[in-house]
Amino acid sequence: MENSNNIYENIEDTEDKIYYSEDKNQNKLDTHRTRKPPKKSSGSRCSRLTAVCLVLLCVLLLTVIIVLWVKFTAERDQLKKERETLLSEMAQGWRYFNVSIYYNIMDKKSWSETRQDCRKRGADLVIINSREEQEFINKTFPDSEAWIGLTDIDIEGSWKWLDGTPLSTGFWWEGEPNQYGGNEDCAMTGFKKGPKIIGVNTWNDCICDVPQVGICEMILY
Ligand code: MAN
Ligand code: CA
Repeated sequence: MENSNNIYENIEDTEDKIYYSEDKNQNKLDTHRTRKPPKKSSGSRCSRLTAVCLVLLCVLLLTVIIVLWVKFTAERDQLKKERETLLSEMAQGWRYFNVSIYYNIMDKKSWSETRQDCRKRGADLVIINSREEQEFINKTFPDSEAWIGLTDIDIEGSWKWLDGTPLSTGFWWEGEPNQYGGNEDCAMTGFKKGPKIIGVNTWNDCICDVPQVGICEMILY
């Protein structure tokens, strides 16, 4: 009995030793860890930095998306407005070519009065910059002679558009401008000697006070 007690005591003793040795090892391990902490700390600092960067990136992306959306919405609304204006003006008789719309003022008035009527509509007498534009004018408004935004009222023979640019390419009817009677300082288009317009050259110089219809142009951009 005593023997068996001894055995149990021995076993308990051995177990204690094992636990003690494990504790020592654990202590060693802990000491080891406290002596070399930077590994864990630098890792967590790195992941914190990554998180901050991600948040900043998200904020930046969100800002870009919001700015683009606001810009897009403003542009879309502007286009919608322009489209509505254009459609309503087309319905009122304006015609579209390139980046302008054109309107035929049907009241017969002097060159200056017709110009005033164009300006009241937010436009001005037409300035013709190309052969294509002249062809468009001839085709779209074929029925009558009409004032255009061209005059040599300041210096005889020196034709200028209303925006101040000197005339480079003109579409004068053969023999025009002829300063007939010595006082023809305003230009018209749609001049013809037969029933129909033939070819592109349909300008004539005319007395500015002669009552005439006119063609207005509103440049859209
Ligand atoms: C004729 C031509 C033109 C002139 C007009 C004036 O048609 O001589 O050049 O401008 O008359 O009415
Ligand atoms: Ca003439």
